[in-house]
Amino acid sequence: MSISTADVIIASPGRNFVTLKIVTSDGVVGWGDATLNGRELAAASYLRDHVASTLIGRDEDRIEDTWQYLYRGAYWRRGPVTMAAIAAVDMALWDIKAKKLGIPLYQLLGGASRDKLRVYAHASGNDYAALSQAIRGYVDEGYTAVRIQTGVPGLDSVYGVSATAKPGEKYDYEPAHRAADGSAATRPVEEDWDTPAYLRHVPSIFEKVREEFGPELRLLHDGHHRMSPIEAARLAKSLEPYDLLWLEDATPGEDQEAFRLIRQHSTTPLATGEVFNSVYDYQTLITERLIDYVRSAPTHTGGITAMKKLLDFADIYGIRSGLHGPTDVSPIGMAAALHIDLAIHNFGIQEYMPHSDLTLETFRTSYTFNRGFLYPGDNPGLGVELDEELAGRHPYTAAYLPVNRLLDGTVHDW
Ligand code: EZ4
Ligand code: CO
Repeated sequence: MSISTADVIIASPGRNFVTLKIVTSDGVVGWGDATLNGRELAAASYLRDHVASTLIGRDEDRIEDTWQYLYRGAYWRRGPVTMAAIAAVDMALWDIKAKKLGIPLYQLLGGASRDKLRVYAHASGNDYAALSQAIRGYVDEGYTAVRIQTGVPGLDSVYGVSATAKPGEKYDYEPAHRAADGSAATRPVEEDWDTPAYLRHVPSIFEKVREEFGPELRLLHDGHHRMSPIEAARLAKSLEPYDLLWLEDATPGEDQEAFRLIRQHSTTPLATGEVFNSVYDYQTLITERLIDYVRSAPTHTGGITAMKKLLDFADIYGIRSGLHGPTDVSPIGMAAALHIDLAIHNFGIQEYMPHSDLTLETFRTSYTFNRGFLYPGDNPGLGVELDEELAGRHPYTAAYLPVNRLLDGTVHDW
């Protein structure tokens, strides 16, 4: 048998998603996710204009060979656009293989290593009262782990902090911004930032959270790449009394050596990798044990084939998974993460931001959530099917992540 068609579907049911549909000569359909938040059309073009025609007639069972063909054969290696495109093909082929065998994907990856997947939720608030209410909502829903993001006095809006969401409400906490009238954005909005104010404020918030919620709730925090190495070391050290599960993306992602400095100063566990796209982005971090959790999503890291190898590599060094699970990864990409999570030995925790109702009507998932844990489900393949007709009714609308500036106007990392 062979691949007959490979089509790219760009749609915006709630937010933008890029989906690859591969159909085999005997009619088996495989789905892949290539969504790159704010750069969706680049990944779609890579697939449509440079990859799709090379797939036609290829043996769909040759997943590793196809991965190597697209990676080594392109000459230009790595990069988020290339790796998101490869990821979509790879997911679709694993989906097809598992569907042909009539088994859920995790069975092909070695079978289940656990019964359920612990997830963490996103709680945020501009002030402690709002944050506390958000955390309480998640605790009442059965969550055992919560990411804490707080507003900072003196700053109007902080990325990752919802001004409006109520606990338990389905909401894109970190939406890519459209224009105010709902039409396509022509450029990102800009937010302000002040690292000293942030460093002064965050530990006091964690102190209050521990006081109110006790020692058992797992707490996480995301620094969104905004600190210098020494600032990150200081924050990691000042958060030690509050026993974080991890401090995420403390420094800009491309500087692996920065983590040596943070590590010298603190025992707060560290996580990074959501903007990485290759195992080579982790080489120093893993071999020198500079991090504790791998944060990539299969969608941005070359798919299931590459993610499984990356996590096996991390396992040798005692490093665990904490895969990226934002709403800007489609339910197909999320399902890929869950099947890997269930199968690997070194699972840590899974990020979970529930997709909007419209997204979930369009992508019909079989994974389920119950009291703080996700279950990939036992449908054959990845277990997600796209309703193409419904997707077609929600066309792509340009939307961007914000740009971050210091109070004096300097463009800043995030
Ligand atoms: O900002 O997915 O840990 N999760 C995150 C996410 C990212 C978005 C970027 O596209 O930081 O919310
Ligand atoms: Co993050």
